[in-house]
Amino acid sequence: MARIITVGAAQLGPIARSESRISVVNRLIDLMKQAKSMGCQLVVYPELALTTFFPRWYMEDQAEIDQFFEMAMPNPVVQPLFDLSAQLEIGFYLGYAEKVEEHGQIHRYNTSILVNQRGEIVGKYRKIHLPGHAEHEPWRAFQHLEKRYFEVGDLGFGVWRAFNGIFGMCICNDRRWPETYRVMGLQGVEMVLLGYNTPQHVPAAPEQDHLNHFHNLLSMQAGAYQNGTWVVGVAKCGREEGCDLIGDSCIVAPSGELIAKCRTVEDELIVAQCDLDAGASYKNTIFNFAAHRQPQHYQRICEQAGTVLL
Ligand code: CDT
Repeated sequence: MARIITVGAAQLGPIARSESRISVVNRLIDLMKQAKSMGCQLVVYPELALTTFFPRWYMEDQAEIDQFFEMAMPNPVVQPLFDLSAQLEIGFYLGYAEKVEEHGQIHRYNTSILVNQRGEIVGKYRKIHLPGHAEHEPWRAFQHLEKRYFEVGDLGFGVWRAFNGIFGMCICNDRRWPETYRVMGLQGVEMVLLGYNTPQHVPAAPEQDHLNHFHNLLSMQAGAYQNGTWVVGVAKCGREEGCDLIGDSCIVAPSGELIAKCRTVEDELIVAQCDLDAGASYKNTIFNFAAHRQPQHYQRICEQAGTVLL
């Protein structure tokens, strides 16, 4: 029997710094209800979906920074989303800033969770590729301080058996790195879920600004095709606190083809019926890893981060 999952990509328009968590959760709830009316079993929300994209500001006061973090998940403000998930039997992917105490130490991560159709967390991912910088760089039109506010994730690129398939997660900048998809591809991933906040303007390389939408799609379409997997990429977008974030949330098939794409930079739901067996054709032929990969020639990828010139 075909393994079809109906997936909704629930793009968010901007979240103002002054917007309350309750208001944001209500927007997520509206999108989940729309998803239900369109037959979805799974809805995918963006990265850091509960607040404005706070790494655009330099802050030193840890108490001020911590206002953007969740100390527990679920917590009372987000609980209604989990309750609705269980009631409507819709799972979800949600990105948020996680503050956690582990082994007596406080950690802060840029995190996503996978929630099943009973409203239970079944998977957690902590962002590994943290872009930007750690110190204030006042020459920028806006900051990108993920390296200041988050630690590198410590959970690797896992996959989970859920929704009658094999699901993986990553977050925003991770989508630009082929290693992200391949590590999941080597675990048989069938659908990669990811959220993003991508500024239209790249302060360090403004010559790339006009290619931003292209690079977004290029990365996800290549990752999908080269690993025979679906990719669902979901933006928070629009003009947020004076900073334009790209939209183009989309659902990409294992062929690399775009199946659905948002048209606005506002709250918008797109839906696709995805056959989880559609990747098999690629996994069994051109990207049959067992038959064709030559890992003995890939050692540098694990041993070296930066380029080493001859
Ligand atoms: N959120 C996030 O990871 N955004 C980055 C912006 C990179 S520019 C510093 C992205 O790759 O889209």
